[in-house]
Amino acid sequence: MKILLIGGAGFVGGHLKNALMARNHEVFIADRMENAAQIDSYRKIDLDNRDLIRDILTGIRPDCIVHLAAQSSVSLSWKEPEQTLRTNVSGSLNLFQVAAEVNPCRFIFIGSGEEYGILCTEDQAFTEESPCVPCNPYAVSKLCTGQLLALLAKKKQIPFVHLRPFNHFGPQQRTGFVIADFCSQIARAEQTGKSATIKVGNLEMKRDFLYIDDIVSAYCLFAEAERYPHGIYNLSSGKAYRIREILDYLVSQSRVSIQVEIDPEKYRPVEAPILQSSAELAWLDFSWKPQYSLQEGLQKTLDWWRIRTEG
Ligand code: A2R
Ligand code: GDD
Repeated sequence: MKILLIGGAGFVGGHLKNALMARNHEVFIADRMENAAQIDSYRKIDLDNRDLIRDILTGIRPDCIVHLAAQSSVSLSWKEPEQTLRTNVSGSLNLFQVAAEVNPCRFIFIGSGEEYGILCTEDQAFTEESPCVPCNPYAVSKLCTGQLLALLAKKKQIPFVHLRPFNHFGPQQRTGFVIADFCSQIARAEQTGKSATIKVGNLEMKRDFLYIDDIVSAYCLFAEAERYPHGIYNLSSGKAYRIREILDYLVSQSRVSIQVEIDPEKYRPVEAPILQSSAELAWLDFSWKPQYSLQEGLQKTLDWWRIRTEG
């Protein structure tokens, strides 16, 4: 199958490209990175530019589009709400409308577990039926886009699915996301061989984490599916951990002694205290469930940062 990953040069896209190619698909990446023209399967795209989107879609004519491109940081969305909405809402609308006009293939929209927002409790995990009360500009942008594209897809009879991944992490994720922030600082401290202080944000929040290989295995199944029995699927482990527990585990693995300093600059104006979800629907319809424990994923990610920092 010919699969086009929009925003495919990002963290998830790199892993997804490798996994899809290993399953014998022909994979194309469209992203806004500068050196796109030098690599065969890469195309430079900008979601603001409908002509460019049209050229790429008519040139490739994919069987399936996985739309990963986004301003993906919750933290940045507080500082740049306008740019977040422009990329995530208007940019996605540009992409979808051009696709519907010139290449109406299957369309997978990557939303976020953040769309559910503040109503989760310890004993009531989210399901796809839960009401959404998003509590940051990024979450608003993903909810709005998912709803908008689902309506347009219905009108045009385009096979469409809206996925809601909860937090995910692994090698190659850039700093600015919690586990990359923790691992990169620990690896740097180990490199100096001396005890060090690392800066962290709010440790009281609870989040439901998946290792990158589990997210990618789900996206492969959705890319290969002929139909989607439901319009929305949550992708999650089913269990939230306090960020403090994750930090404690990583610090316990450190080869040098680590002190922790809370940095108020890393706090956000509002946060959902807990985000936790069942992924039962993805299991029932697609036989997907995560394979990696949180500890395995953390160990692999810390080891990757160690090698990267040595290099
Ligand atoms: O922001 P950049 O220059 O790193 O490029 C990102 C790209 N992107 C765009 N591509 C084309 N036109 C745009 N206007 C545009 N704005 C952003 O999308 C980046 O290469 C990619 C997104 O990758 P990451 O930020 O690494 O996100 P990640 O973790 O791979 O997440 C994939 C999806 C996103 O929709 C998240 O919101 C969701 O999963 O959690
Ligand atoms: N980034 C960061 N850095 N977050 C920290 C830190 C730190 O040093 N210390 C504590 N945190 C807390 C944040 O306050 C938040 O509660 C949690 O760790 C996770 O933050 P991020 O890793 O930045 O991710 P996010 O939850 O805001 O968003 C991610 O997950 C969403 C799905 O739930 C992103 O990957 C989104 O794109 C994705 O949709």
